[in-house]
Amino acid sequence: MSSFVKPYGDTRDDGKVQLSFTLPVEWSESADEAARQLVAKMGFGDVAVAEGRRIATGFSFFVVYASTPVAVDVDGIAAPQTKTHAMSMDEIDAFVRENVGRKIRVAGACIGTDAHTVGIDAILNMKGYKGDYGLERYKEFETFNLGSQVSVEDLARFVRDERIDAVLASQVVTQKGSDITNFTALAEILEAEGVRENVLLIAGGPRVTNLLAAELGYDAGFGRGTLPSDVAAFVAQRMADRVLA
Ligand code: B12
Repeated sequence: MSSFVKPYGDTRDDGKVQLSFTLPVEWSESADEAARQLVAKMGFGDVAVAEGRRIATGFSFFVVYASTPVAVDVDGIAAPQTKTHAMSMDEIDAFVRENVGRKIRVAGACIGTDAHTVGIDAILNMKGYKGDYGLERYKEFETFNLGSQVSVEDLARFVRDERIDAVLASQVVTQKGSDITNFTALAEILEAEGVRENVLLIAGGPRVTNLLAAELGYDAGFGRGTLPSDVAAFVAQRMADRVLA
């Protein structure tokens, strides 16, 4: 069976996708037709405007169904995962006691101007996320949650002064590439402060992938749906590797 796949809606390989977008025009029949032609220009076939309506003065929103002619070879794609084998909180604590021999110091923050703290809180706060306790609950982690809108300079200073082992940087807003700018600035300032090689540097947020994090020089990246124990297991295992090295 071919490893090339296409999206499908009705019958296999029909290429059906749904697109949604806003155009800066007042809604009219012509606006619907403009949306249809725009999607056709993108290379899609069988274009149908399923919804087009005014959302504000001078702006219209569209939902368009269309077929793509292209496919992707899934066998030729590899994106390394950060998730190691699943461990419970008690197993991770026992692993740290045995293999690291001291508490692991973790600092987390929403960096730059980002104020979306729910994600980093889900990982760090005692109560955790989806029934999975946060790092504050672990006996073998000492956790510092610096909160929102933390400048990369302040975070780097904290990491240096408090002898942090693992830095958890969160970026939820990705507008105009602000996430990439801030993640890059953090990695650079930790390097400049001479502490980069002493810490595990971890990026997280709904648009973060492990692949992206590696490209930015991070040790790992965690995206949507991450559980605190995914992060705890990764940090514990990497810290144990460092003790052995
Ligand atoms: C709640 C919310 C807010 C709240 C935030 C409150 C708070 N204290 O966090 C408020 C109202 C303040 C807000 C403001 C804004 N918001 Co808002 N907000 C949201 C919303 C609805 C939910 C986000 C959320 O809480 N998700 C739940 C958590 C659990 O998921 P998560 O963040 O993905 O976290 C998980 C993983 O990603 C991962 N993770 C996250 N961080 C980290 C870090 C590490 C180290 C690790 C390991 C893992 C990890 O683990 C978590 C658990 O699995 C989203 C839309 C949506 N439905 O997602 C928009 C959204 C994120 N906001 C958006 C925007 C644009 C804004 C504003 C700019 C709006 C404005 N014009 O003012 C402001 C920005 C304020 C600022 N300075 O940052 C956009 C972002 C678009 C983009 N991609 O850039 C979104 C996507 C809405 C949209 N569709 O437009 N927002």
